[in-house]
Order: sequence, then structure tokens, then C-alpha cells
Amino acid sequence: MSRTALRICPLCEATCGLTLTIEDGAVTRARGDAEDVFSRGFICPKGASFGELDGDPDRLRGPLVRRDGQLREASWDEAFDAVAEGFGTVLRDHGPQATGVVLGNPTVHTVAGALSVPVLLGALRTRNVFTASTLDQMPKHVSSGLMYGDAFAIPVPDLDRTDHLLILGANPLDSNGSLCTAPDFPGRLRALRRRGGKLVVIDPRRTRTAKLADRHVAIRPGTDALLLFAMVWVLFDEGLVDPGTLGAHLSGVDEVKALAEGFTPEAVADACDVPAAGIRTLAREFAAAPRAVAYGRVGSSTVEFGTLTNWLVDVLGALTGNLDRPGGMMFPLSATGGWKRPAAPGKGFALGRWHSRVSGHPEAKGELPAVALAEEIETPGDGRIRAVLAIAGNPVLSAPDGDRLDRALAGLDFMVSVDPYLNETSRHAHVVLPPPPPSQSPHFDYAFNGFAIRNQVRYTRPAVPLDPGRMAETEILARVVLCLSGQHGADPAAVDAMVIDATLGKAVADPTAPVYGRAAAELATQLTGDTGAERRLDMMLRLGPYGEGFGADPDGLTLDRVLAHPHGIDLGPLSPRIPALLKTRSGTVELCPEPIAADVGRLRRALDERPGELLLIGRRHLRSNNSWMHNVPALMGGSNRCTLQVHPQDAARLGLTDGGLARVTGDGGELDVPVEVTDTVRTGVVSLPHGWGHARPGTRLTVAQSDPGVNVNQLIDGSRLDPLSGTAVLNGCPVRVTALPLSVTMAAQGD
Ligand SMILES: Nc1nc2c(c(=O)[nH]1)N[C@H]1C(S)=C(S)[C@@H](COP(=O)(O)OP(=O)(O)OC[C@H]3O[C@@H](n4cnc5c(=O)[nH]c(N)nc54)[C@H](O)[C@@H]3O)O[C@H]1N2
Ligand SMILES: Nc1nc2c(c(=O)[nH]1)N[C@H]1C(S)=C(S)[C@@H](COP(=O)(O)OP(=O)(O)OC[C@H]3O[C@@H](n4cnc5c(=O)[nH]c(N)nc54)[C@H](O)[C@@H]3O)O[C@H]1N2
Ligand code: SF4
Ligand SMILES: [Mo]
Repeated sequence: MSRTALRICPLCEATCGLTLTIEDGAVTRARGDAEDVFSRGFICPKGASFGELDGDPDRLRGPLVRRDGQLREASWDEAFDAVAEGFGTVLRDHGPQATGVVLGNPTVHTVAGALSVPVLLGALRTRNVFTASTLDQMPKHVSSGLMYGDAFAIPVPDLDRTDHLLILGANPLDSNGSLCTAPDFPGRLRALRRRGGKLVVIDPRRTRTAKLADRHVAIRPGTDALLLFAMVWVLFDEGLVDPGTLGAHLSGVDEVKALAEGFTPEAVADACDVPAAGIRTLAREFAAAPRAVAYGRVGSSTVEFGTLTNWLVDVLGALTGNLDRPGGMMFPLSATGGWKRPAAPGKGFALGRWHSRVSGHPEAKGELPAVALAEEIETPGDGRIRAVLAIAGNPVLSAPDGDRLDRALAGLDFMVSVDPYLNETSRHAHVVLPPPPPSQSPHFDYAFNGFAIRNQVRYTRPAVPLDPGRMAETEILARVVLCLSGQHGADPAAVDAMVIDATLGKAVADPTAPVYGRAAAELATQLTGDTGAERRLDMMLRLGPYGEGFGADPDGLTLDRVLAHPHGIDLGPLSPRIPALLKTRSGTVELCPEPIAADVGRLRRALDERPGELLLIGRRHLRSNNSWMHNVPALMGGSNRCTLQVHPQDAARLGLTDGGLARVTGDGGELDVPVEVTDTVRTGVVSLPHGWGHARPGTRLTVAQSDPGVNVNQLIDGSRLDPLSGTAVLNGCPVRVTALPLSVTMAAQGD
């Protein structure tokens, strides 16, 4: 018997609605849901492979527990006994600071990540929290925290209404967008051009996005902050600064003008390898467009000046009157984002409230840099990390110097991985707790609705009931919370009930809340939902900005109302949110925060520095996702390969041939990798994708192991980072490349 079910795709940030065909409990087909209010039928090859990924025979079906050095199948009870014992011992003997938490990318794509991880961090109370954010977007959180007082107030490009889009270091045609949730990003870019708008792409590679653009500027990696500062300088110099209505809520404009001094187009041109006249044109066209927006992502974040670059993107918007206005950069309003509050000065955003033990890195948003994880495990002394809980992360491949991290993890007293695969990282765990596949999990985009270019709300229940022996990821994490707080064996439902009590208790005490003065216990009885997670969703929807407010607005959102609209509810285009959104101490948009101003001297010095003759950058493939989708045959092969892309001129100079082997040497090590000669990378730049390197033993990744590739992050030692955000420099790293003799090449290829 075949049936269909709706499921929001969790595989990237675009959050497309899928229609799954289900036969005998297995997903046999996935199509785009044409009626989805947001994605309107769009699907990409990853979404189309949902069934293969979901049904991957290598996915773990039950927990693994290490016995006599070997990971073996075990029952859930045995697994949680081991978690309680292993973590209990470390916590008892050494306290919470001897534990560390590692959170990977899918935690922002799962209900468990949104609902259970914060509870878990609250229970563990360790300062050793490491996430994929410091390999990714932490610079944006820091710049938003400093400018708006809220690290999650991240403006997104109002794609559907802009006239001019300047993209720096993002390739949404392959990534489908990031910190900008927009199903069918490619279609929206084409629509921009069709309505006469302009697309400009700054990228050292001529990506598929760049090919779509009116203008492509092949900048030297790592120099976007210089280019943007020069654009800002031109705005001041030519009298093009006009913040418009935002002006009333803006401070620090004169200070930015003073900081921009010296960053003239002529001064930066050589470092960026972009002619001064071209930079002037970029600035003038941006200022002249009726509605313009700049958008920077990974290539402008995981770089030497990541925070400055992300800050300058917003500065450009503010100075041209494009911040918080339609067609410019706008702040989404998520249905679970809390009730509307009146504008009032906030507490601001502080960096460096504590520092890492070994290298003294400042925390950012409660996190320490991912690059510091290995040394925090290896370095003896009080506060050494002895036990790690890793959820949905594979840092052995994703973070710099995986070999060192691999050794460090192997030396832990205790490690738990919550992961569906036995991979390069989870192979070190003492206990592996596998979540069910996505078809058996509910989906709500707690994270990405906050970055969506249109306000909307959608929820999908599990498309397939849990297989016998499976446990929902929210329950797995609730049980871990109980293990960590000395309550192993208690009812996991108590965890959600506790959160509901606490949240409602706070709401009824807050004069700005729709439920002010009511009885929390009575409100709790109104919640519907089949599970604790659903009741929490119902609570958040009701308390949210479109919520029913427990009776305050009978037409408002509840879980039942969202369930009654299986293709979602459209909540309209983005609308201005300043000043209510601001949480800075001044109550203004602080255009020139002190920590940022203090970092500009470092950028000024970069005017005269050239990090190296050859710079390494990454790339993503449409049919891949970081490290964990190389095990699906349908997504592998073709152009999805781990090759070193080299420009023909560099190839000729270095004696490299297409298909031959090159030895690449960086700060962190060397790799031998097949060469792909292509003029899509600029000269002086080589590109190698991340997430490969599946040759380690002890994993269960049959397909990935058959074509393992190499781990680009072995070329990087983690010593280069953006100091304000602790984010690793993964793009723009100096490398040396030499040709390997034909004999080595042929041996490597098994000829
Ligand atoms: N050189 C270089 N390195 C990079 C990047 C780069 O551009 N260049 N990009 C960086 C970026 S942007 C990121 S976000 C990081 C990603 O870094 P990670 O998050 O460490 O890497 P992923 O490969 O996404 O690992 C995801 C893990 O989650 C597991 N998983 C999948 N689904 C689920 C689920 O439903 N529940 C649970 N519990 N686990 C699940 C997978 O099996 C896998 O082990 O990599 C970074 N590393
Ligand atoms: N298919 C696919 N989709 C994905 C992922 C995936 O692995 N595969 N990963 C997901 C994740 S975790 C994320 S964070 C997003 C990332 O989404 P994006 O940021 O859109 O993805 P990237 O392909 O890393 O784009 C970065 C671009 O920056 C360029 N670049 C490198 N260095 C520089 C520089 O110094 N300056 C400038 N201007 N450009 C530079 C690179 O050439 C590349 O084209 O994608 C998500 N979606
Ligand atoms: S674009 Fe992203 S969300 Fe949409 S189908 Fe593809 S992987 Fe899924
Ligand atoms: Mo990411």
C-alpha cells in the first residue's frame, strides 16, 4: 500500500516542503509540495534523494556501547546506564568544567536541537561549548550582537523586493542559501534579473551564482573587508550617505566615517586585486539603486576579518537607507520568536565574559572556538576536558587539524555521540545514541524561520511512525539531561513539563506578555499536542507574535491551527522592526561598536600584507552537505568530487595537469589530491571542498569509504582565526602546491 505524507526537508536551510511517497514504512519517492506556502513545489537533488538518505542501510538502528574497547549493539537501558555512569564519574570527580559539549550543524535543523539542547546546556553548566558556528557564521552573530544588542537579530536580504543584490562569498545556487531561508533561491535570483534588478557577485570563483550575475568580481580571498570599507569611504566622499528614516535610530555614523579614513579605493585595490574604478562603481551603483542589499556568507565569514566583513555588510545597508526597509536588509519575525515588546534600551551584548583555559580565547555567544577543542582535551591541568557530549557534529572532518582532534578524542575518559552514523567522530564515543531517520521525526524550523525572507509557519508530524526500538531524538536528549543531573531513570516527560512551567511562570510575571497576571498552571492545561515537544510548540506559538495568547487573540496561532494548514500559513512579507527589535544599551543601532573599532587597526595593516602566492578556498556541491552525505550513492559521482581546482595559468606555472596528482602543503599538514584544471577559479587561488576524508578505520560508511577523498581541514592548523568571534579561517589560507610525478599519480590511481 502506498500513501503520501508531507515533510519539511531538513537537509539545508531552504526548508522546502516535500511530498513523500511511503510504501511499507519506507520513503520511496520525494517530490516538491506544490501547495507549500513558501517553497511552492521547489526541490533540489538532495531533497529528491530524501528516501535514499532516510533509508541508508548504514544508519544505526539502535545504540552502541563500548565494551572491551569495541563498540557493540546494546539496549537503550544499557546505553543510558553507561551515560549516567560515565558522565556521573567525571562530574563527581572533576565537576562540570571537565566536560565539553560539541554541537554540529544538524542541531539547527532538528526539533531536538531547538528544544532539548538548551535544556541540556542548562543542566550541564559547562563553559566548554563548541559548535559549528565558529566554523561558520559566528562573525555575523557578533556583529549583530554589537550593533543591535541581539546576536540573533540577523537581517536578511529582502530577495523578492530588492532592485540590487550584492553577494559576497556565498553561492546559493549550490548551497540553496544560508542565513537567508529562501526556497528556490535560484528562481528568486532569476526573478530579480527579470524585473530589471541587478545582481553583483564577489567571489574568487566563477560559481554558478556568479555566472547568473550582471557583474562578477573575482576578489583575492580574505580581502572583502577592505573592499567594503573602500565602498563605505566612497559613500562618504561622494556625499552618498543617506540613512533615511533609520537615521533617528542610528548612532556612530561620524565614528564610522573617521574609521574609514585611509581605506580609499586606490589604497585597497592592490590587496583586493580589484581596480579602484571598479570599487567606485560598486559603491555608486549600490547607493543609486532604489532598493539595494548586500549579503555575505561563508566566504565572507570564515576569513581573517570575518567580523569586520559582516559588520561592514550591515554598515553599507544602514548608510544607504537600506537597513530595515522593504527591498533592503530586513529582520524576519518568527512565529515562535516571543511576544511583541515595546522599544526599550536593553542589556547589550558582551564578548569575552570568560576565556578558554589553554589559549585564553574569549567566549562569543557562550561558545569557545571550535579550533580550541583539541588543546582543551590534551592539555593537563585543572579544568581539562575529560568527557565530551557530541550532538550532530563531525568535527574530526569539519574543524581544522582533524588528525590532532582525532587523537585527542581517542584520549577522553568518556564520550557520547548522538548521531545516526558511526563516522570519523562518533567512532571515538563510548556510547552512540542514534536518532531516528527524518521520516520518523517531526519538523519545525525554530531556527530558520528567524532567517526566512517571508514570514510563514509550517509544521510536519513524523511521516512514518517510530520503528520498534527507535526513540525520538527529543526523548534521547531528555534522558541524557536526566543522566547529567543525577536523575537517571526518571520520566523524560518531566523535562518538557519543567520547561513549560518555567516559561509560563515567566510570562505571567511579565507586564508586556499577553498572559500577564494569569495563572501559569491553568494556562498549561490548555496546551494541546501529542508529545511534550508538541505542547512546547503550542506554547511558543500561542505566546508568539502571531499567537492566540491563551485567549488574548482568538484568531491567533495555536498548534491546532497550524496542523489544520498542512501546507503552512503565510504570514506576509517582512516588515520593519526597528526600534522595537533593538536591545542595545543606547536603544539605537550602534554603527560603530567599540570592539569593532578596535579591530580596524589589524585591517589597516593588511593593506600592505600579502599572505601568500597561492590561497586555498573551499567549495560546496549541490549534491553534498558538509561531511555526512557522501554515503548515498544517488548523490555521489559526476562533478561531486574531491579535486583541487587550479587555474590553467597556475597549473602551467606549477607543472600540474588535469587528472594528475598534486601535493598541497599548508600550516597543518599536506595532502595528495587529484588536480582539476579550470578557469572558474581565479589565478593565485586553489579550491578544495570540505567534508571528505572518509578513509579512517572503525566507521560504518560503506559508500563514503569507497571514494573517501581527502580532508581539506588537514591543511589548516587552526592557528588563524577571526579574533572577535573565534571563527576559524577556512578560506584564504596560504598553501604550497607541487606536482607529483606521473609514477606516483598512476600508483595512487591504481593503474
Ligand atoms: N574547510 C572547510 N571546513 C568547513 C566548512 C567549509 O566551508 N570549509 N564549513 C563549515 C560549516 S559552514 C559547518 S556548518 C561545519 C559543519 O560541521 P559539522 O556539523 O561538524 O559537520 P556535518 O558534516 O554537518 O556533521 C553533521 C553530523 O550530524 C549527523 N546528523 C545528521 N542528521 C542528524 C540528526 O537528525 N540528528 C543528529 N543528532 N545527528 C545528525 C551526521 O551524521 C554528522 O555526523 O563544517 C565547517 N567546516
Ligand atoms: N549543497 C550544499 N548545500 C549546503 C551545504 C553543503 O555542504 N552543500 N552546507 C550548508 C551549510 S552548513 C552552510 S553554512 C551553507 C553555506 O552557504 P554558502 O555560503 O552559500 O556556501 P559556499 O558554497 O561555502 O559559498 C562560499 C563562497 O565563498 C567563496 N569565497 C571563498 N573565499 C572567499 C573570500 O575571501 N571572499 C569572497 N567574496 N568569497 C569567497 C567561495 O568560492 C564560495 O563560492 O550551505 C549550506 N547548504
Ligand atoms: S533546497 Fe534544501 S530544503 Fe530544499 S529540497 Fe534541497 S536540500 Fe531540501
Ligand atoms: Mo554551516
